[in-house]
Amino acid sequence: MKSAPKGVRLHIGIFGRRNVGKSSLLNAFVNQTVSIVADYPGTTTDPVNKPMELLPLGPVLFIDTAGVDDTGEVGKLRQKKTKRIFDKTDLALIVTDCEWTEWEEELCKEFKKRAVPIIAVFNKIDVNKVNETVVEKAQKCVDRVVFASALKREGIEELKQVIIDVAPKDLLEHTIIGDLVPAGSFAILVVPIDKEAPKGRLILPQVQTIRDLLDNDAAAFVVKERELAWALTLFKEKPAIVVTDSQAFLKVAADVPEDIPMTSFSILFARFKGDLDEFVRGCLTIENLKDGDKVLIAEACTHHPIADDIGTVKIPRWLVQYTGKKIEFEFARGLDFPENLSEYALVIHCGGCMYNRKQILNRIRKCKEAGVPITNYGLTIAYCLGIFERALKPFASAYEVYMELREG
Ligand SMILES: Nc1nc2c(ncn2[C@@H]2O[C@H](COP(=O)(O)OP(=O)(O)OP(=O)(O)O)[C@@H](O)[C@H]2O)c(=O)[nH]1
Ligand code: SF4
Ligand SMILES: [Mg+2]
Repeated sequence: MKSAPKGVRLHIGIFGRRNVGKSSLLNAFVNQTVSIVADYPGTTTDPVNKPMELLPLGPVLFIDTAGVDDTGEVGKLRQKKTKRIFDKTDLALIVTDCEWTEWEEELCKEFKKRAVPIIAVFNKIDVNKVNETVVEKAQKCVDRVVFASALKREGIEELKQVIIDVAPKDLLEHTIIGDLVPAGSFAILVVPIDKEAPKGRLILPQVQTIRDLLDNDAAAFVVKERELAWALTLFKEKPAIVVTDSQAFLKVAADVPEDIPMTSFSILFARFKGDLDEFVRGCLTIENLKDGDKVLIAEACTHHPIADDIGTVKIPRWLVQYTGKKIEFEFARGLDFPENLSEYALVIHCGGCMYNRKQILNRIRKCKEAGVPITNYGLTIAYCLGIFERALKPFASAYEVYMELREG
């Protein structure tokens, strides 16, 4: 069976000081040598990913990281790589060789900030005696404590059960479109096949939306924008919703009768991957943009298979046309999200199809902490093109947020 995309896997990060047995624990868990083990500290230098099916949870991704207690220049580099994993972690394992030090406490703080459940794993119990006071100290900071010996493969089954118990369930139960299309009905998906579409395939958000419809016992009818008007005449029943690529928003809005709900893939994914209510609040601040304001356009990966110029050309153009202001645009791509967020009047984020939900939520949190509104591509496009209200209407809670803000 083809594996699930990384973005929908529960990300389980393995953290701790060097040499405590993080890599050994991963190997014992998956019963394979996926990460190199050695008896000197600093063996793991780059994060090591291992996807697996963890039933009944479903697809998970283990990430073994470099120890965080490293000093010196190389150590700092390793720490930086490990810290990047914090933002994508849905569940944290903090491994220790029977001590509970300032390093473990610091790690706990990072995960608490991100609302991530923590399991402390006291490893090497075959050689180390665990002190009760130390365990009590750990218990104060974490959700659960497990005792293990990666070497002797002890405590691994218990760890598995504890992971299943504390894993955040909302992530795995999250639906893309299932709640908007009742079982037995159908959605029409509009997928432009222009020069920007990748050759020979559909892109991830489209494929995932189709799969989600099937998972929810509904159907998908997929057309290019030119065939949409014809498609709407084919069925006795109306589609539950029409979903379009943002590129064809205006044409689709014109072709779809007002009584049929309509939105974009990008807005569906703003809800699936992020926080649609927050993105709506952010989007409405477009009204406040002034001459000289800086807007950050952030893309989650360095390649953009959908349309290279959506972020760099089209969104800036639409935004300037809509506001009539002289806006300064800056661009961030990939894992580097700027530290100086408070300099921006608004952050506009891509759909984040390559990211997991936690990563996008952490970016939203960072913006909130810096007091900067954040929104996403799909909402911005709909707003600038004057079809925001219509495209948002299918999403009851976000629509309510919009109505309240508009009236207030
Ligand atoms: N006795 C005993 N030794 C263990 C156990 N788990 C790991 N070790 C040993 O501890 C040493 C370090 O193990 P690693 O798995 O490389 O530790 P790590 O935390 O990944 O280390 P870094 O990658 O350097 O951060 C190796 O010599 C392992 O064989 C265990 O449960 N018991
Ligand atoms: S992660 Fe963002 S930039 Fe990368 S392909 Fe998906 S939407 Fe585009
Ligand atoms: Mg290691």
